[in-house]
Amino acid sequence: MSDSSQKRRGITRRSLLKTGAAGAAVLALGEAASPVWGAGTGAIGDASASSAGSGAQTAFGNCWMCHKLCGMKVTLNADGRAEELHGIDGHPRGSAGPGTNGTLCPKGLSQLEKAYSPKRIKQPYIRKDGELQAATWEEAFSYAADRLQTFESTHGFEKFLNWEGWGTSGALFETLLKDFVGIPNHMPHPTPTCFGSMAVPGTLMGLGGGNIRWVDYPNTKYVLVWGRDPLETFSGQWEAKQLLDARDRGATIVTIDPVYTETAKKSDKWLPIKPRTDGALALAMAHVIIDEGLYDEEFVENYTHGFETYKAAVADKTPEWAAEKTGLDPADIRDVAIGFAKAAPSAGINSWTGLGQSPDFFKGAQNVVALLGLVGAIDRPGGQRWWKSMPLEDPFAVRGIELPHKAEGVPSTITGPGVEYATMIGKPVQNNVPKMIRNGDIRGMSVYYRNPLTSGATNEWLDALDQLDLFITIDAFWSELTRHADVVFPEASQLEKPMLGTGGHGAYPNQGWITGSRAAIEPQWDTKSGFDIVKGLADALGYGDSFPWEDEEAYFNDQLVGYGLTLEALEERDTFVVGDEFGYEKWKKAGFANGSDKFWFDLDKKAKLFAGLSKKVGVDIQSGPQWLEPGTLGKPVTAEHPLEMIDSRTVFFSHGGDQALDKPLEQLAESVGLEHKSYRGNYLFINPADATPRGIESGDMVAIESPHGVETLMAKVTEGIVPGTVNVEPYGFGLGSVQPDEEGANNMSLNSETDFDIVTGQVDRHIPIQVRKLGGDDR
Ligand SMILES: Nc1nc2c(c(=O)[nH]1)N[C@H]1C(S)=C(S)[C@@H](COP(=O)(O)OP(=O)(O)OC[C@H]3O[C@@H](n4cnc5c(=O)[nH]c(N)nc54)[C@H](O)[C@@H]3O)O[C@H]1N2
Ligand SMILES: Nc1nc2c(c(=O)[nH]1)N[C@H]1C(S)=C(S)[C@@H](COP(=O)(O)OP(=O)(O)OC[C@H]3O[C@@H](n4cnc5c(=O)[nH]c(N)nc54)[C@H](O)[C@@H]3O)O[C@H]1N2
Ligand code: SF4
Ligand SMILES: [Mo]
Repeated sequence: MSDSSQKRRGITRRSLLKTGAAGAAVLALGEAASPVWGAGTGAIGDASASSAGSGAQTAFGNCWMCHKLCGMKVTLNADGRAEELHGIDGHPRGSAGPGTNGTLCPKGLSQLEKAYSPKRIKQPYIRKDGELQAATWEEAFSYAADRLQTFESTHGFEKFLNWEGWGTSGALFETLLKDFVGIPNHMPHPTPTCFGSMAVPGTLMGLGGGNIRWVDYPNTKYVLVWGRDPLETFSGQWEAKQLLDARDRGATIVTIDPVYTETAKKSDKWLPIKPRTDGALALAMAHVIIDEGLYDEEFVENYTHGFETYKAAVADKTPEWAAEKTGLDPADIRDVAIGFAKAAPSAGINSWTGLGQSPDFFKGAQNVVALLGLVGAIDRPGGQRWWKSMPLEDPFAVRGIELPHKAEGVPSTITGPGVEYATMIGKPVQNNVPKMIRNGDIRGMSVYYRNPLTSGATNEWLDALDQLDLFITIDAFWSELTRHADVVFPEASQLEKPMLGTGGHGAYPNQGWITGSRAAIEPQWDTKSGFDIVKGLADALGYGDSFPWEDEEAYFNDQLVGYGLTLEALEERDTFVVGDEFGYEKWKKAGFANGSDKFWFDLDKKAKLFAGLSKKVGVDIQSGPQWLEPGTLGKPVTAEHPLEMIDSRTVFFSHGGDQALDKPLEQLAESVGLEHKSYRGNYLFINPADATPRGIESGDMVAIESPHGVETLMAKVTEGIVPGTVNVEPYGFGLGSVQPDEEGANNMSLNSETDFDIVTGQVDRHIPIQVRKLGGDDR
């Protein structure tokens, strides 16, 4: 680090220290009449009452453990070490809205351990004589630049692939690689790994891929939590809090999940559905709603396409028919259908990965999304919410810097119509990358804050990594991924760098927001922020003039110029501002998310897609809502592999990102009551009906086995999962993970590279398996 940047950081840190937040409160309240935004509530938490002793100071921050930006106050001791974290009242992500408490979840609190963890990658590494060796930043930047230049002359950049992840400077890294270096291939985030098989039909129908997630909670009367567990995943804590507030106000909450989740426990009703049969439930609900004349005739008549096809498709789909498929009670199906339709349009569906991670959901999701059109609950008070964020400036445009657009005209190897490795609709396929590497079509890769090894086809990935000519990572922990790299740039964590974000979905149901803060502490060890890494690499590649910002704070301040704000000014408003109200029924003016003025029940405008799909799989796949048995597009359960494996998350971990930390591992073990065992991995949740015949008890080690792979983990026997289904909770452990001893199971070793949705590219995470008790292990 140069002297001048040391000094700059010193000044930055000193200048952000405050002796309590009273000043911020006055300023925030004073600004409340601003015409552009409403300021923070100004309510002050207990940040000044800390155990950090005399000389304690308060700085600000935005949590990035699960990338939702909850605002926080950071108590620093006299030496500038972060000692305590507190939420911010009224924050759009960490509170339920104006005048309500701000808090941080357990993952958020583990930022303190992350910042100071000795398990982090502490300095840059480069590969010399076949070995990864510690290097200075200068050496690492110039080594990476040289290797990239050699790569271009040897292979050409059409054989290089960049992976987008959670990196706070991901967009800037992509700009460097795409526009300046000339790399055309980018694996996007989060599709095709997150919930592609829900997002794609949702978009084609007109709801919008992401809008199935968010309900207008403060105004809702009925919420179907369908394949989602917001009380566990929190998604910024506003949502969990607003959902519970809605219930306390008298709204009905119904959770539809094979697992008795945290959300199910707090719901009015739990429908313990057999996995992948949600499409049958949705069709039967539509049957009841149409039969009882409870649908929104005005909306259907004026704003939808394909109702007659839909009506015909559900004519024989009675609750009794669906009960057989789903394992549910027909009376429950009827009740929920009627309750949902009567509450509409103040009724919504909260869904995400549970209905989005298997090819079998492409149709199932269509049937579920259709319900929202049927009852007209789209972007209306209390219904499904269409959010809008507050736009930020492009710092390159602010500084008048022209991008050279070097990748334009270089054909992508991984995506686009007709590309061999892309899906039927031209989307990139994560599971196809090992094959691209084997075939020599991809020879180099960069990955920033992402780990494909825990997301699908683990074994194929491990083979493929050995075959790359150049592999660059920006990461924080050692794993089989980072150990395979030729260049490892260690990134500073969120407390150690400025943060800025804008968004819609949050505690303000009708307003977008911006939140940001300066660095609370210095980068620990010899790490750098993502911004400084991109800038250092740009310098080494000869593009330094186009990256003129002195530091990341200056770059963020350029993004804020349109609002006359800076990060410092945001901190004076407790890190956030909210925007003007954006109103309801935006489809009336702007049309639907499919680019038409109609919501489509029937996707017949994509008839060619369905004809192609039918031909490929040898089954008649229609364009309208339709029931397909599980296993038609994904894999069926069989006599050898009779249990359906799913996986999910816990509040202690964000994906596979923080399994190297000790406290969350401890908290997870305690939460399942198995902390007395020395095992610190993930757990297989299994019903007694499946466990007893196999001789399995809680705390036993078991093998999970698909036709493709075997992994071992500890069993937790519980009635809280439907028989025939087993849940790996949470995923992100084991082989290839960031947990140093790789304890637990990476259940994606059981996914083969061919197990994905050929329409959307989504990795299939509903895998038929067998479970066996392992002998002799008494951990
Ligand atoms: N089996 C299974 N797999 C899934 C899912 C599932 O439900 N089941 N869900 C999918 C979904 S929804 C998503 S969105 C994706 C997300 O998957 P990814 O984008 O891969 O996210 P993570 O697993 O959090 O990424 C972990 C990597 O980030 C690194 N990391 C941790 N902290 C930092 C940091 O501060 N800086 C940098 N640069 N790196 C850091 C870790 O060391 C690790 O290498 O996963 C998908 N994968
Ligand atoms: N703590 C934590 N929070 C996170 C994340 C994290 O890794 N950790 N990741 C973030 C990201 S990127 C995402 S995408 C979201 C995801 O957020 P969620 O979608 O809420 O994720 P899960 O908790 O895995 O919930 C999926 C639910 O679907 C259920 N399910 C599985 N199969 C089926 C099925 O066939 N039918 C039905 N009806 N249900 C099924 C599972 O049992 C599980 O309860 O979470 C975000 N928040
Ligand atoms: S929900 Fe938790 S982990 Fe996610 S940003 Fe907020 S405090 Fe951090
Ligand atoms: Mo995701």
